[in-house]
Amino acid sequence: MSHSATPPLYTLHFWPDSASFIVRLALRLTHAPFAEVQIDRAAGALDSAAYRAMNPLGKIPAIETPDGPMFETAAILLYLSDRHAGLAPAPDSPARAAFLKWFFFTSTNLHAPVMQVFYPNRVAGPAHAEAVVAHIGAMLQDNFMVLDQMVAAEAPDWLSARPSILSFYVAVLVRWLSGFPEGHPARVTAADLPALCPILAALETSDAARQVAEVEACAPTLFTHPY
Ligand SMILES: N[C@@H](CCC(=O)N[C@@H](CS)C(=O)NCC(=O)O)C(=O)O
Repeated sequence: MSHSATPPLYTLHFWPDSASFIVRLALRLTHAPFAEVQIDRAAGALDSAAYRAMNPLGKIPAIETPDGPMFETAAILLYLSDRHAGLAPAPDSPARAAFLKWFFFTSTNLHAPVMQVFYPNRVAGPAHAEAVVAHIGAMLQDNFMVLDQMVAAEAPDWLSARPSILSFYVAVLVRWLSGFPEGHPARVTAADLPALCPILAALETSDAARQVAEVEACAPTLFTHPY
């Protein structure tokens, strides 16, 4: 699927409601022509030589760029923001330092543990899955509060109602954790995050979020009441 008559600058290999969702949102902020290819997981595409050449771990997402294939969501987001103005503070901006530390906070202290609560068996085996979810879930809830308190105190432009790679990154992680039932140790919803809640509500009304909600056939309340 291509989004422009001009040749695509990027080709995203995606799977619905996975980490490619975050890249899909960022791609729409670039206004660059791009194509999207749904990964044929049933046919084992993640293990194919062609896919592993793009993402050696066989994870989602992968993206083809003019500079070669890329994997790792955070790397892709930063790459896009370096090439297209307005997605994050520019390298010479005084806001870049603060942005970078919270961007990497999100990648390592939110995104990585989110994957661990979704795949707890991989962390310590099936016998310890419940303990992994309990411990990592508690840590995730604490880390989201740390982020929320920073937003309350500093009101940064790069994590605000104005779409950016970081605001969408955080929003999608909250989306996923909202899908856990009430009382689940890793559940985090917009309503739990007083400073981020109005930001997430505004973000889901952005053009980029509306477009992705449509192509992914999701409820428009992508981040506040996702499932
Ligand atoms: N650190 C990687 C994580 C990628 C990742 O775990 N993606 C998930 C989807 S959200 C995946 O590929 N799951 C399939 C699997 O692990 O088998 C990134 O940020 O891109």
